[in-house]
Amino acid sequence: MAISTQVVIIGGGPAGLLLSQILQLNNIDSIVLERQSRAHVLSRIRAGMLEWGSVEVLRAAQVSERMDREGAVHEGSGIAWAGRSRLLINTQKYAGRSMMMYGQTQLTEDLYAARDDLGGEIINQVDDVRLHDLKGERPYVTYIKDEQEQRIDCDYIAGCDGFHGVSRTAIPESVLTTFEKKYPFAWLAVMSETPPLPVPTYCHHERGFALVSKRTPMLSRYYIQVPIETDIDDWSDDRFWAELTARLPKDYAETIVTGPTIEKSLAPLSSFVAEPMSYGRLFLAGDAAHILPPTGAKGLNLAISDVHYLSNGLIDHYQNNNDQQLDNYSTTALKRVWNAARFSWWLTGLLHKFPDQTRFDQRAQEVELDYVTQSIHAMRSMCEQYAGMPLE
Ligand code: RFL
Repeated sequence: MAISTQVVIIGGGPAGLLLSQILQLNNIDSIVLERQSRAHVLSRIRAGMLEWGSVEVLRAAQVSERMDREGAVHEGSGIAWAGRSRLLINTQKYAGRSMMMYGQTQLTEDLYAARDDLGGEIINQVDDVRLHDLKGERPYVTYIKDEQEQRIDCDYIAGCDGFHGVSRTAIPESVLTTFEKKYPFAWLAVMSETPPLPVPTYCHHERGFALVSKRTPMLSRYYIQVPIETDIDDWSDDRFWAELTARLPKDYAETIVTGPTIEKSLAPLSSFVAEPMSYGRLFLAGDAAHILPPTGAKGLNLAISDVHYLSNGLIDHYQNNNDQQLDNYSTTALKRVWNAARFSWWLTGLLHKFPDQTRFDQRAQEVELDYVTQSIHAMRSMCEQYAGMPLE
């Protein structure tokens, strides 16, 4: 027997959970369908840098209590470059907005807890999710749960099921245009229960890029650029720490506290944007529509801004019978997505060592860095984009 709700949300990651939370606070019913178990979703370690616009969306969604208590507010991130003085992308000074360091894992825990508190409906471990009648007045979703096929009728479907989800593939190829750029390297990431270095810092080095970052006062996150064909099993903890410290400025290498890693993963770098982000009564949000290299820390922030625009549109539909924001959702969201895509492409190009890099390319990177250091206009532009463009 079919059940019904107002909005079916496919995917229980940050985008899907946040959307269901905001909708419920505005008396709109939704059901979240998630392929994985809750434990699996909560075990993922991913992003950690929140723009201030994201912080405000999370506060309005009543999921900010722990973030405001445990998150680390900082004024920006550093860039370290051999032979040059340290640069701070000071978003507070040049863009008037701080950044918040708070792990995606913790945020997802908070979102699940908030959904439980309000009695939100999340169905985990569903298989074979299919979307139907997207162009009709009454679309529906079918899925398998405990070997039984189920059906949910609804007004709208939100595709929040990440890059490998099914929602985007429900849009006919003739309608969808995709834009893709793959980089010839990946980031090898580790998490360790060690005190982090004070300022998150991007390090350009002739051996390759490195990033020092943090999650909590006793949880550090480190990344190094590695070739795309890297086998993670070749990287013992000792080898990782040796390579990381070789790429860090001397004062960092001397003060860093190393220890056993609690997670190690490999993330190939690529950019992908799908247009449009809506089709009939389906709306894509977050990684379902776009992924960006983590260099600019935009992935999670875009998932949050997409949800901000989409929830505004749905609220306006249900509360005011006005569809204008929903009709404009794809255009509005894509404007911000492309800004972030361009910025993370630029920052990736500035900071990494490319395999085919010539002396000319290297010099151009150095001049680019000197330009943002010396030009107040270039510095403001970088800080404005790193801080995240304001939400409309
Ligand atoms: P998610 O988090 O991928 O959640 C999608 C959810 O949908 C579920 N799903 C399905 N459910 C039902 N049916 C299906 N057919 C389904 N297919 C998939 C999945 O199980 C999952 O639970 O997407 P969302 O919500 O849009 O959130 C986006 C963010 O997760 C993502 O942008 C960031 O984590 C990207 N990212 C990073 N971003 C940053 O800003 N800074 C970082 O340092 C950073 N590190 C990362 C990252 C992404 C990584 N991944 C995906 C490889 C590190 C990694 C390893």
